[in-house]
Amino acid sequence: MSYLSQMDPEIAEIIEKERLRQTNGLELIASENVVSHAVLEAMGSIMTNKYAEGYPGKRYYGGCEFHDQAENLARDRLKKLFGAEHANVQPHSGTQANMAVYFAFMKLGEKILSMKLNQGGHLSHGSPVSFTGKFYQVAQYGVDPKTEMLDYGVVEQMAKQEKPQIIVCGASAYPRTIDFKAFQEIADGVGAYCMADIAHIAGLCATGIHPNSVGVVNFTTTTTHKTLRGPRGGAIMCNSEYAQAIDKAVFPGMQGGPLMHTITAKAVCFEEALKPSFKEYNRQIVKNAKILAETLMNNGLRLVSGGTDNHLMLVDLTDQHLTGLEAEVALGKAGITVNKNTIPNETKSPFVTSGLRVGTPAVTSRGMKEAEMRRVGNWIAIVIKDIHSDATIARVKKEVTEMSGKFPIYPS
Ligand code: DSN
Repeated sequence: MSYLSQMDPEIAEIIEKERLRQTNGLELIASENVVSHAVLEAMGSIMTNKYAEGYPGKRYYGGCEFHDQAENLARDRLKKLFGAEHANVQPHSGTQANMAVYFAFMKLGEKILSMKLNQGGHLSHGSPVSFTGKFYQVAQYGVDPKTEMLDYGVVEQMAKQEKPQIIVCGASAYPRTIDFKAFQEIADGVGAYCMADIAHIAGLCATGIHPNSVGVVNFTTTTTHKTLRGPRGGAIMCNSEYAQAIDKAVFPGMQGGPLMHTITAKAVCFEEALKPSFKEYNRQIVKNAKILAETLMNNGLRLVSGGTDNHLMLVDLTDQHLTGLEAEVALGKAGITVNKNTIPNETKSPFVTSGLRVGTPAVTSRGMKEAEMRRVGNWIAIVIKDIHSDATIARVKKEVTEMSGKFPIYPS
């Protein structure tokens, strides 16, 4: 930090304040995590200084020999991690990974069948405000109104009616197991491709804690910074038969120079994820989520679908006569960071919402286990039930800060 604080004290101070926020609070946003020192070091390295348009061995710039080595390692490690025949590690984000698949295998105006955004899907799966809703026709499935889980019979029926070019599965706010095989079978039945966006559950898929989509569906896209615990970025995996089309869609189809410092850090993340301790870590994420869910329900809070199979849960605040926005703000004051989230059959806008999304990857990275999750669940319930009391919020914040201090983000 010393160069930065001398050169730009204003930014150095902002970073220090953010470090303290992350250190003293509890990060329960389901899509966030805490990267290792090694990933941070690779991200902040001189690998950022280079242009490397193209792919290893076929670049449009000289001097790429070491960048080739880093990208080859990233690709090989990702393939090994998921058992993939082909990997592209250049997408800047999950949305870019999805975009590359659409660009490679759909003509403009063709149809996507995907999950509704307000029932767990993602903007890049066909929302009218994203390029997907503007470039393509979109048909969307939701969850069953009673179970609040996917109903594969309904998806199949819609696939037969809508005749999509690509069926998208995978979600940003779905707490249950996804049957990728069922989705591919539905796609095969109507002559469609199947794309699984496993951004949220990638770590669980890589370690077998959730069924893996790679080798099951035609294309798997992911981000690298959620349960995978790597740098912010995206990746695509597929069988060799699709490799050329995917690579061409990413570059030159959609992106220019790859972010080589990020690709280098992805390689580090994938190496970390190949270690046995990463499986243990992902197992603990799910154990922590189950205990947190149980604690919230024991405190009288309703969870969408009645629980969780993965790293996240959705709290329905309707019975509490609160909005997601109100709960997010109050919990934020108590040092607990969550995000307001739509729930199935949402009646409020995405800026207000009736729900909260809560996830355990980041707190698990800090070493928190079941006992801490019980405390966190009780604190969330206390704040929600006494949301207008500044004294309650201050008391919870004190306890949150005390416990957070025992689990430093970067102990050394
Ligand atoms: N913004 C991510 C999430 O929070 O799930 C998805 O892109």
